Order: sequence, then C-alpha cells, then structure tokens
Amino acid sequence: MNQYIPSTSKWVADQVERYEGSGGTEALTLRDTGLPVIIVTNRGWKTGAIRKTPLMRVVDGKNYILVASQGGAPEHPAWYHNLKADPLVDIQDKTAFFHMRVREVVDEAERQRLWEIAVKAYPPYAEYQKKTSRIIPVFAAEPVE
Ligand code: F42
Repeated sequence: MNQYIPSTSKWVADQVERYEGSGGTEALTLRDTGLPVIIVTNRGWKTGAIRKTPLMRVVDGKNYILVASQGGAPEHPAWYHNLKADPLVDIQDKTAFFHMRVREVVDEAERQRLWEIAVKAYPPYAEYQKKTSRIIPVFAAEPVE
C-alpha cells in the first residue's frame, strides 16, 4: 500500500502538513519552544501505509538520533514497531531530504552517549525517562550509501 495515512493525533498531522506543505520553511519547531523538528517518513508494519512522524532534531555527525519518548508514556509509540519492522526511512530536515536506515542502539555505552546528545538538544527527554518504567528507545539513523 502506498497510501499516506496521517496521524490520528491532529496537532501532529497538522505539523506534518504545514512542514511539508511549506517545503520545509514553516512549522519547523515543537510548538513555541523554538526547538527544531524533523519529519520521518516510514511504513506501517501492519498496514504497509506511509506514515509521517515529526520528531525532535537530534544530530550526531551525519546521523540523526530518533528518541521514542512519546512524552514519557508507558508504551512505545507505534512508529517504534514500524521502524523495527522496516528500518528504511526518509528524513526531511527543513529543506533537506535524506534516505536513511535506522537501527535501535542497544549497546549501553553507545546509547548513553547518544542519550546525552539528545537531552542536550531537548532537555524534557530526561523528565520523560523519569516518568516511565520503560527504557526509552533510541535509534541511530544512518545515511544509505
Ligand atoms: N514523539 C516522540 O516519541 N519523540 C519526539 O522526539 C517527538 C517530537 C515531536 C515533535 C513535534 C511533534 O509534532 C510531535 C513530536 N512527537 C515526538 C510525537 C510523535 O510525532 C508521535 O505522534 C508520537 O510519538 C506517537 O507516535 P505514534 O506512532 O504512536 O502515533 C500515534 C498518534 C498514531 O498516529 N498512531 C496511529 C494510530 O492510528 O493510532 C498508528 C499508526 C501506525 O503506525 N500504525 C501501524 C501501521 O501498520 O500502519 C501499526 C502500528 C502497530 O504496531 O499497531
């Protein structure tokens, strides 16, 4: 299925529409925080549909770091399962587009290093981790050569 199914969360779907619709020149931050956001496009593992998820922009060299925090909710977001099933994603960062492959970072030292970068970029991640008993998953998105 190649159909795009927008998020059921209206503010999220609206952000995707404005971000993409403006060619990456509007709706670039999380609400009024001033902190930058990227759009990750991937496939739904059950439906096969195209899904689009705004996430905080966290970078590590050429890689993007994706944090499945979902505000510290008790469950992983749906996109976590989608990325585990199909790791190929497209990332829009303002006007730039990247085709990338994601991997969940399970090595503890590597995860810790990336977690610190993520918290520096978006400090509330630290609060979200305190709110939930699950370990918040961290993905590294790496360029597909
Ligand atoms: N979420 C984060 O986890 N981390 C962030 O850094 C982050 C930043 C951010 C910035 C701006 C913004 O607008 C939103 C931001 N969010 C961030 C929220 C993020 O965009 C997601 O909305 C949130 O993480 C929840 O992800 P979700 O995939 O659970 O989305 C929900 C709302 C949703 O749309 N669910 C769908 C639904 O219909 O309920 C499921 C869609 C789906 O992927 N279905 C799969 C399929 O096959 O199509 C099956 C999934 C399954 O396992 O059943």
